Amino acid sequence: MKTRAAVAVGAGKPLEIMEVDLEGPREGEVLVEIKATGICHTDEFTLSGADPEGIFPAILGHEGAGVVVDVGKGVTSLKKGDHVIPLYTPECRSCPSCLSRKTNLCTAIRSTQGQGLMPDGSSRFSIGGEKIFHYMGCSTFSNFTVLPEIALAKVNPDAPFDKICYIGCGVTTGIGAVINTAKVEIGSTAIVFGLGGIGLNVLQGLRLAGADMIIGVDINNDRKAWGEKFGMTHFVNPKEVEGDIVPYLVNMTKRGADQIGGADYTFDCTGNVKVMRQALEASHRGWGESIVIGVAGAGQEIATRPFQLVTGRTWKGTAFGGARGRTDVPKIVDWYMEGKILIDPMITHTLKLEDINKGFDLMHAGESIRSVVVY
Ligand code: NAD
Ligand code: 022
Ligand code: ZN
Repeated sequence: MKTRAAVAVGAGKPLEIMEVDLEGPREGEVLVEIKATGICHTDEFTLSGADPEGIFPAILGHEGAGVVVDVGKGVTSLKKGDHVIPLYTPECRSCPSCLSRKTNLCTAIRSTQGQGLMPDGSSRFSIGGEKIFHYMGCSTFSNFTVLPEIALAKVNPDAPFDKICYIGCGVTTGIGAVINTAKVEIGSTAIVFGLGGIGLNVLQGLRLAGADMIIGVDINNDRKAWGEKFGMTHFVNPKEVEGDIVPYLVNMTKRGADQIGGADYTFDCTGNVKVMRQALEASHRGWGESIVIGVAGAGQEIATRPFQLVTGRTWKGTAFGGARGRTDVPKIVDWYMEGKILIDPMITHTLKLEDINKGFDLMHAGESIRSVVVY
């Protein structure tokens, strides 16, 4: 069949809207009509050419929602008409990682996914016989796309596509980092560095978890009002603090008779390795945990004095909020439908596919929290 898609033709070039050939689903695969997709940082990272693993030409996009149109042989968990969210972290429930119960990083299709291919080693996309690569196993910048059954979460059909697509990455990453990775307890203190599309979701995760003091840190003062909407209790702009931000934050979080400061949990949502160090060092002596969510540029390294760890701080990382997609994503959609979490205010821009490059410009300029393309 033919489908309309925004094609990444080369590094640093704008996406081009084209008619693309799409082959139907093979065994264990599902054809999905994408109804809406968010634009996220990794799409930009890959398109810019900064991603050393980026492959072109490709169809980017990994934050979508849509409807099952057709299923291949052997597909049992999905049928035509089901509403689904694509998963860049699949959940096969049978690989050693899934069975370990210790990680969400399913390995069933990992190597082919990284090469921009379906699990059988081929691509379903082409133009005039020339192969177009898949991206993060999703390629949601195409109106129709093919995914493995294990990379689709079946969700409530009443949920609006133009909002729940954000659960495909940003919402689940932020809320999941709090609930699955940090396992924040009621009454905790927390600091969130970077109040963008991820940090705001960490804030609402902390509110859901019952954290007491929720400090937001951002160099952009416009983000104060945003943070307050999602549960932030205090705001700090590092540019307006004299000297080092770490002692300032430690002082703010002093509690108890011994007056040792530092937050129980801190989160990096910037991708800046200097900020990652600040986040670790602003966590509490003896038990503080710092969660790295931000993805740093290729070749970047983090540093701290080992003493920071010896004195009981823990550095952790999280991918897709530690969520097991087929199990957890439908629950997050239900939380949205029940009003437990907010999504609508974070979707600051809605665009047509023809205007997708505008969405990248808005993200670049820091003008958007999330732009969503509606097909
Ligand atoms: P964003 O650009 O919307 O937000 C980043 C925020 O950080 C901005 O508000 C910016 O002003 C602020 N900031 C920049 N430098 C700062 C500094 N020195 N101190 C404090 N704040 C600073 O980005 P986003 O969409 O929220 O994504 C954040 C990061 O999370 C990115 O690196 C993204 O790739 C990553 N991410 C990771 C996962 C995962 O699974 N681990 C998933 C999605 C996104
Ligand atoms: C999503 N991300 C950033 C913004 N939006 C993002 C990027 C990378 C990862 C997670 C989220 C990530 C963390 C760890 C891994 N990835 C490796 C997983 C593994 O090896 O099992 C990651 C993922 C997918 C891809 C590349 C890296 C890919 O499909 N190309 C989950
Ligand atoms: Zn993303």
